[in-house]
Amino acid sequence: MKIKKYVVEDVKDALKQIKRDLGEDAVILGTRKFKSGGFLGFGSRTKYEVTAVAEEKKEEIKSKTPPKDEEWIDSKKLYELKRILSKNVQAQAETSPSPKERPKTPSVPSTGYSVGLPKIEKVDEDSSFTRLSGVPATEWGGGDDAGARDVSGLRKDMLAMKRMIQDLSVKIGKEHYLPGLPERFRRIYEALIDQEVNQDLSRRMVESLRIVTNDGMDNTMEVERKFSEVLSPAIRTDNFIKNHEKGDILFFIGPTGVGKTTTLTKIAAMLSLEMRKRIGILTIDTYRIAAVDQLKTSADIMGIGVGVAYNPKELSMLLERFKDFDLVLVDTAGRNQKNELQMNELSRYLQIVNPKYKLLTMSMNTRSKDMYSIIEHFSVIAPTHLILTKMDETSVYGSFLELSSRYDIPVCFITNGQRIPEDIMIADSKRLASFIVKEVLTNARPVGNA
Ligand SMILES: Nc1nc2c(ncn2[C@@H]2O[C@H](COP(=O)(O)OP(=O)(O)OP(=O)(O)O)[C@@H](O)[C@H]2O)c(=O)[nH]1
Ligand SMILES: [Mg+2]
Repeated sequence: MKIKKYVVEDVKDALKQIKRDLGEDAVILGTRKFKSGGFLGFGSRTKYEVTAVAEEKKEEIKSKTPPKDEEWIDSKKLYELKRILSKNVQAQAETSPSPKERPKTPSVPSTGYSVGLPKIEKVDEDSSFTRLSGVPATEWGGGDDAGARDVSGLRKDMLAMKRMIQDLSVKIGKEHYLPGLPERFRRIYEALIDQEVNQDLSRRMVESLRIVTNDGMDNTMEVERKFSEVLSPAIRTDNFIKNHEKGDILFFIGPTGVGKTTTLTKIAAMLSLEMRKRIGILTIDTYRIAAVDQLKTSADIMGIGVGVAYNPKELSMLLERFKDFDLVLVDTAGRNQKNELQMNELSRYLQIVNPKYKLLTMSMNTRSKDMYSIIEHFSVIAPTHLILTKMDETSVYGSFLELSSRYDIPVCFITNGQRIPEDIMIADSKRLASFIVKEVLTNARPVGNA
């Protein structure tokens, strides 16, 4: 199997190259839109990275010399990729209606690109993923009318695939970057890697820093400022306090023990005590008796009532009662993202309520790979925002950059302690960038220059 990446300004060019290099049977795995070049975001050009895969012809395999180290593709990962693709095909084929039952008009408009390859379509507006049309649903798995459940399952698998492709591309595109790099920038590059920023992203950030500092690093304050300017556009945040609207519903979701209830209470305090908003609090966490008490104790102090719902119907009835409130905050029980039953139950609540804010809460002291796995599992319920908690328990902040580069979900709050209500901050890309910069520049100092 051959995987190739193409960076182009027009997707049509990539399709021509794919057809030429990989043949008619090539499959598009994904497209990513990004800005390239320019200075601090000005004058940059829109480019597309298209990843395609094709089976190797028998004669090519025979004549192939063993791959060089840097070209080596992890065969286990490729096997996994193949498995996911075939799993999708199988699962979707089982649930897809027959061609007769399918509506004639596709719900997603085609982009119209065609060079003998199947057409590319967007899966949904928020995603940069593409899928192929012009292929029978039984071959591709889905078709335009696949149900919401299929789409969310597909989204989860696609995210896993995207991550695998990113990991592979780092391996495939591994360059001999370090030897040519001036010492001080090499130390910054290594400090970024220590912050768990991937090689590719670290390299891009260092290269941008070299450009904006003209390869000079004399004034520390100036370097700090310029480095923050380089990093902050790469961090996605959303200021909830500024952007929310009356009547919005916030659902706090996430793994167990990450700080959902504590963060909900902090936000409720901020909104009701400081901003004088009329807040309603509901909980569907009825598994532990202590959970309701935990919420009620702090809500009582703020003079906010807490409603408890034992099923989706009760929740929608309670929400009806709260409909004139400024905001309603809903606490949920921690979910083990690998437990499908728990995830399905949560989905049922979300289908009925369809809240504007689905706040996936994760602890920053979680290993990066586990964070990616959490996001991928929770993607079946399409979280709209991230809340990152327990920043006080780590000094690794690369997740601010990594999560933004991997997933299109903005961070809206960061929490940094157990105290209610003070240990919370509104996520702001410049501020988050400055945490990484301070840590990186401190760690990148030459020994004896502390
Ligand atoms: N250090 C630190 N601890 C925190 C932070 N946020 C929450 N905690 C603590 O984490 C523990 C779990 O917090 P909860 O709010 O109960 O977590 P949860 O996600 O609601 O837990 P479940 O409902 O059981 O899934 C408590 O001891 C909190 O005080 C934080 O930002 N920093
Ligand atoms: Mg809780």
